[in-house]
Amino acid sequence: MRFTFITLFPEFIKQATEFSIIKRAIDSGRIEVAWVNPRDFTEDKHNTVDDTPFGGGAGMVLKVEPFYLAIQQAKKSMPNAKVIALCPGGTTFSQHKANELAHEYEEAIFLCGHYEGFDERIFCWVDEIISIGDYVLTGGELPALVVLDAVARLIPGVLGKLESTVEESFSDNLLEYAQYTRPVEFKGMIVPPVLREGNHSLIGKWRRKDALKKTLDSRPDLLRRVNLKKEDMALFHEIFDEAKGEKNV
Ligand code: 4GS
Repeated sequence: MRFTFITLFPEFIKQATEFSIIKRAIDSGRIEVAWVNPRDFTEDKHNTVDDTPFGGGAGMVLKVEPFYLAIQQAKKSMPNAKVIALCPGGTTFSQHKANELAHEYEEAIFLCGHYEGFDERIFCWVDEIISIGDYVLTGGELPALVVLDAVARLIPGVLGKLESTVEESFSDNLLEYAQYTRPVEFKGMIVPPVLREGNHSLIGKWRRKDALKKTLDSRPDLLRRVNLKKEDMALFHEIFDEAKGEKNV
């Protein structure tokens, strides 16, 4: 899959994609990352990309023309690209959206803002607005990189066999169960014996129960979307009984 970032800070994207799995995905040709700088599409001597807002108020607004021209430039080599703007006002990003982008598109253009935001007219050339969460950042580069990262790892061959086994987490709407590796004891804390005893049916039960417990603790909102199995009721009973036990100590 090919990704082009419209950004005033291409170095940010370049450096962030030079590590680990994303770097390997680029080197193997499974993904392609490019950038276009709207500043290269300005004509004035200071290469101005922002200006004060009509109507007054604090902050600066990104000028429509340099961003429009940068999108057109990116589209020359990616005519079918989906144009995605990263803004707090967009639809919240999710694993579901990552799957959709990875499986239904071959090309994506990420529009990264800065300062107060874009001139509204740029959205005529935007197909979709994505937010990575309800907080305000200084620029759209990190959100675009978050989307790239989540999408790239779903592309076949990007994760190795070992890495891909860790997939589960959001796909079944449960949080991941706890994992351990050597040593068995660290500062008095031991790895649960059941995980060391090799009974795979008991290990499976322990992991399912831990995933249910973690989801109940941290993300109870997810439970409505879990496909509960009939064995889960017994596990919930155990979880509640253990919680009661802990309170009485
Ligand atoms: C987000 C976000 C964001 C908003 C960019 C203020 C600079 C900034 N973008 N998800 N202007 N959250 N963007 O905070 O996507």
